[in-house]
Amino acid sequence: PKPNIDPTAVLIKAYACQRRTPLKHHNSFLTDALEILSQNAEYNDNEGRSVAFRRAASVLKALPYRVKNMEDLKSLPCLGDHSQRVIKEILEDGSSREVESTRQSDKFQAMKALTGIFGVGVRTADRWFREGLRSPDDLFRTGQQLNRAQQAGVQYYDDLQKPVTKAEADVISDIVEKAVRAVLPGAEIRLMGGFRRGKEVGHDVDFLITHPEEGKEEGLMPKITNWLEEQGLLLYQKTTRNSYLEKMDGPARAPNNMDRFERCFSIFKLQTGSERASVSGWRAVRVDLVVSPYSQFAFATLGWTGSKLFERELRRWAGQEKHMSLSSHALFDSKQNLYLRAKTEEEIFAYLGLEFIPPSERNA
Ligand code: TTP
Ligand code: MN
Ligand code: MN
Ligand code: MN
Repeated sequence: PKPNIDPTAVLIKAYACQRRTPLKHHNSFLTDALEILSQNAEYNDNEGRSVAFRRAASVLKALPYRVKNMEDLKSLPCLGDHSQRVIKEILEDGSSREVESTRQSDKFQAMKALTGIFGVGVRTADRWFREGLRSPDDLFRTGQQLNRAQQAGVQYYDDLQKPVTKAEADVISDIVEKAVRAVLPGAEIRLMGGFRRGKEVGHDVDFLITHPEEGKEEGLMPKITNWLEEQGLLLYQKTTRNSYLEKMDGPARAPNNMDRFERCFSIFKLQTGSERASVSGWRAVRVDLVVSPYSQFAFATLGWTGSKLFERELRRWAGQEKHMSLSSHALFDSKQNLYLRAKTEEEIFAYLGLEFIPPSERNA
């Protein structure tokens, strides 16, 4: 039998980057509800509210026990009045009316379906919603103008809705490794994002690529995509060149999730099915490829591991508590007016005065 945990004796720190957040936790019945409200706030362009709900959910993910009553929450940070009301209702009635009506609402469902299309953000989805559109079928029916990414998003919608399994991610890893080795021997490739955090499924597969000899990685992406293209492995790709300049992008720039690495948002054509049964087919899978110079690799690794909330909290911690500015490229110390160099994630946590949190515990 599990030893009883005294909830009042559990100390939970205020920033997600100060806590360990495992993938599997004890409070999904509460965090799923709070994340619906967070998502809905995002759909309504209310970022502050969205982050508040996400932070509340994240605190509950870090708890080593299942919340049974409001007393259990007494000493926890980040739980605003609204989140507490929702939690109380779920504990007492089994569900929250606000959450359930949000979940059922026309707007929520349409925004979920429309932003679920690759290449469609909240702004575009909202415009379409106001024009009366509700689903990918409606776009097709009404002949909406779509850019190249959105066309691919609609074309491969069903496949891209299906979660990518770890087994599929491993197959794609092998392909990417083969491609990179063919065009740049000695390059290093790392699986990033949710799969690095130990997830069993994801919405895409993320890779970070570098080369120990700085400079060798320049212009690498077009070579990789050409190789993949020749093998017939790409259904869609859009490559963006590296645009990072330390002097301009460093401390002066507002903390932002978007980085400036050479990158490729792509859709792979992944062979599936067994050859023996000769029902060999294929499915579309979203793949993100990012190329980092070796000197930025540790920062890029930290930035592309996630979770998104964990990243956001790291940057907030750096700015508010340490007067430092963290990005996926660098860490700038405003007090000393200098860049702090790092070869490993461990060194970055140490600069930030944080205990090292391994990727599997960054599921904030
Ligand atoms: P995602 O692939 O969006 O998310 P994920 O891998 O955590 O989850 P999923 O299983 O749904 O794919 O992003 C991966 C990480 O990359 C995330 O921590 C944020 C980071 N990232 C950047 O740093 N810059 C970017 O421009 C984007 C799109 C993501
Ligand atoms: Mn546990
Ligand atoms: Mn991902
Ligand atoms: Mn991604």
